[in-house]
Amino acid sequence: MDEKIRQDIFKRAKQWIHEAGKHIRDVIDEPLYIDTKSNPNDLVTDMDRNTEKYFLEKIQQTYPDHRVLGEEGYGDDIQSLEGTVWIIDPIDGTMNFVHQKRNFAISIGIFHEGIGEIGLIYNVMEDQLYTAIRGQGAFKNEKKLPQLANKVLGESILVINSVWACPNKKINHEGVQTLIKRVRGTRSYGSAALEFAFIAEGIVDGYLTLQLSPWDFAAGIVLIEEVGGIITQANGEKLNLLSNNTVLCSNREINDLIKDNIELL
Ligand code: 2AM
Ligand code: CA
Ligand code: CA
Ligand code: CA
Repeated sequence: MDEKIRQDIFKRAKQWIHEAGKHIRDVIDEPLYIDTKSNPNDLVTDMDRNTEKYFLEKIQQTYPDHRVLGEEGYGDDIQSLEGTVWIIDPIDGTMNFVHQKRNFAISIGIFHEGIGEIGLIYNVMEDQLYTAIRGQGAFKNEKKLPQLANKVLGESILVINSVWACPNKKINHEGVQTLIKRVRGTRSYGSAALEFAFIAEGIVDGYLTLQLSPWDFAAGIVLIEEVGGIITQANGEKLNLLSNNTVLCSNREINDLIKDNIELL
């Protein structure tokens, strides 16, 4: 991708994400229209939908040849990653948005011919924007994030939803329990995009989850790779941007250790 074009896209995406986030903060205490999707705990609000539409409108006006893959389905029917594709989660952590009015993010990953070029994750209520451009490092607001530390498993904090330690169809839950016993502690923030941003920032060290969609990890891929981290499926395979995936993310040492010693699948 041409560098001038990439910088132009980055600048605009940053401006739009700040604007969308400010709007959400401005109306955070107003009543919400809350709907459910696949089950009674799978929430969506008018804010999720309107925020996605806001980005779609801006992108279509400015870059009519770009395509959009968004969680709420207002974008394009994406079957390939040809050209430039914006992969957008307008509110990642909708349950947090509804219940807590914090701990949610806007996540945007921009891919060109299948390569992650730009990642932005905006912690809306904290006004903290994590950004990365491929080959140019990752930043929290304007501050450059260092490469991930060579932490060992026993001194690391693992992000995991406790549901994966219970018997389930997707994973060897006994392997997950082994992993949980070997780390220093566990956390779960409830926004996949923020979990990736926190790994990039170095405040947690690993994330294992069994079901994420492309909009949950598209920005995370760019951010994590720019701090030297590993982000793959739980079996070590490359993530597929066109389907749901299991995700394992950490520094290289922890990634190798988990893959060589713990049977997750
Ligand atoms: P969402 O809030 O955008 O729906 C919660 O643990 C994290 O998982 C959030 O990032 C949430 O995104 C995502 N999530 C919730 N339900 C999901 C589902 N059925 N499939 C994939 N990701 C989901
Ligand atoms: Ca959702
Ligand atoms: Ca999401
Ligand atoms: Ca969402």
